[in-house]
Amino acid sequence: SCTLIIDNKEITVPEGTTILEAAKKVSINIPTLCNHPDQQVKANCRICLVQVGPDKLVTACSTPVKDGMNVITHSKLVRDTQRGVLELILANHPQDCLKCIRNGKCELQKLCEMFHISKSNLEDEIDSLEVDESSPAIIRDHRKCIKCNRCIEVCQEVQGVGVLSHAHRSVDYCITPAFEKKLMNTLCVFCGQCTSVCPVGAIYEKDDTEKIWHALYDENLHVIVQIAPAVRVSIGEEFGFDPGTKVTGKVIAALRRLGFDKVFDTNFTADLTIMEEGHELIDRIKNGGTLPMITSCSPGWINYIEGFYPDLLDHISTCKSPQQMFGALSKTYYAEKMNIDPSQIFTVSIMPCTAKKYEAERKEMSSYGYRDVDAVLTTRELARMIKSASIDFANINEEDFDDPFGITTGAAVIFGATGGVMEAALRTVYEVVTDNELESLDFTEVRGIEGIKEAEVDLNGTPIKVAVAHGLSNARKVLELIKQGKCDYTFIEVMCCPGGCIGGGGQPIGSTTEVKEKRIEGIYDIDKNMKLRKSHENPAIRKLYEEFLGEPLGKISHKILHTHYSP
Ligand code: HC1
Repeated sequence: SCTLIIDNKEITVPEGTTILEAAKKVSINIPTLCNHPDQQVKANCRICLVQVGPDKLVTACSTPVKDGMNVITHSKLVRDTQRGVLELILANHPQDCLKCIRNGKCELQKLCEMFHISKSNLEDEIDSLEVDESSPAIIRDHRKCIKCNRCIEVCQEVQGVGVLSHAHRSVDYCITPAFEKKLMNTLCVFCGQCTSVCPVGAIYEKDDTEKIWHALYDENLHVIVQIAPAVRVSIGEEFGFDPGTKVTGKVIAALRRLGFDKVFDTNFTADLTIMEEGHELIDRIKNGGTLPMITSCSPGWINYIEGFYPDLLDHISTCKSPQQMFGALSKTYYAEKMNIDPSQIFTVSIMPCTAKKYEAERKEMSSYGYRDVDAVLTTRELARMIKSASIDFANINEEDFDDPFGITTGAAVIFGATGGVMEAALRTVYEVVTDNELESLDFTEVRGIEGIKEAEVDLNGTPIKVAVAHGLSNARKVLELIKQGKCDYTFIEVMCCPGGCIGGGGQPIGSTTEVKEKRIEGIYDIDKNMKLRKSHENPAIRKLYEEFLGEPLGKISHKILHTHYSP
């Protein structure tokens, strides 16, 4: 261990601890911009410069402590230097905070406030790079980039996609896709993890809120909305609640206040997905279909396998995602039931995910000529709409979902956490195949934050091995096993984002591992307290089959609930 002094406080910490970490232990916060709790140390921004001894300056995030070190985090030298570095960053950053999507949540803005910098005194050197608006999911505003490299790390290391990287040197140094291509012309999967770690407004979700206001004010439209499983345990963070707090009833009430005609639950079609996907698995096992079968509900994951492993697309379940199944039902079953022309129904999704915006626009995603889903808002965008309508979210009384897509099960809500789709499927597949009731519904082996998880289940004397992967670099490992013929799994769940949808790229800013774990806890807590916990026991799903679909994998299901992705 090492004993050192930080601002006159003596502290003993293990060898290898950085000055930044040691300072935190004695409640001294050193300002940083590129440092992120879930990422490697970078020392790129140079804001965290502190004084060691009489006049030496070092970066606190990358300098390990030494025995007898004397660190000063507050002195004229430190403050002037940190201020100077900040002014240099600001000199190359558009100062249009009021128009910026990250206004109020920008780490650079917070530092400027801390240092009382309202405008850079240096010459404005902002280049006139074009904003990349080519994708339906993610916008890149290069001018705002502070070159912290967080987006590169998440894109390359966590997701293994590697679309974002470095180019040029010196004053021309920038972060960009290779050959400065637009995102839409790269293999970007639109997971939005880059938008989640960006400290400023340089890369962000495409804002579709205006589209929604338009639809809500259009008297000729019947505007309905679905809420994804993961949103209910995260959106509260935007209004002062702790991560993981269940605010489902408040979101429903807020959506009604915004003017949506009906408020439904994506969990309903998560239950439906289990019915269809569970039967598809049973069918593939019985009839020699392609195995392992892999889940298809995470659109960033679909983009990834299409881009990087197109030869393995047959392994993907043909089920559309719950978001798209909901959309398909909204323009068919629901339209018929309500006697509304499908062309007058405008279907909105609230998703934790930026890739869902892209999924909704895919050419495959329509039913009888109508788009399944007309617009997708991320959790962050919905929070902005609620704020801009002056809705007192914290104090609003809870309300319930509307019928016929309001009754759901615990199996559906756990879709929002890594391992949840697998667990939900096993609850149903086991009971359908064996005709026995499960003694315990909790498949704990597939829960938790570990990158790849495995379990084995005995289906009437046939043991099957299953796996769960989240984060695309973990998914890649599983795909490599399949490619090399070394995979003995029958069924695999893949979720694009680390942690599953609760860690989606459209979730409130600040999705650290600690926050994600709290959201996951919230999800399993909802499941535990639900009366119904198995999809095949959902009475509203049974009614849907009786009234409209017939049976799982039936003719109508094939027409509107299933699809095919081709290379
Ligand atoms: Fe998800 Fe899904 S769980 S993909 O993570 O299968 O986004 O929440 O809505 O569609 O249900 C996202 C979440 C979501 C779908 C479901």
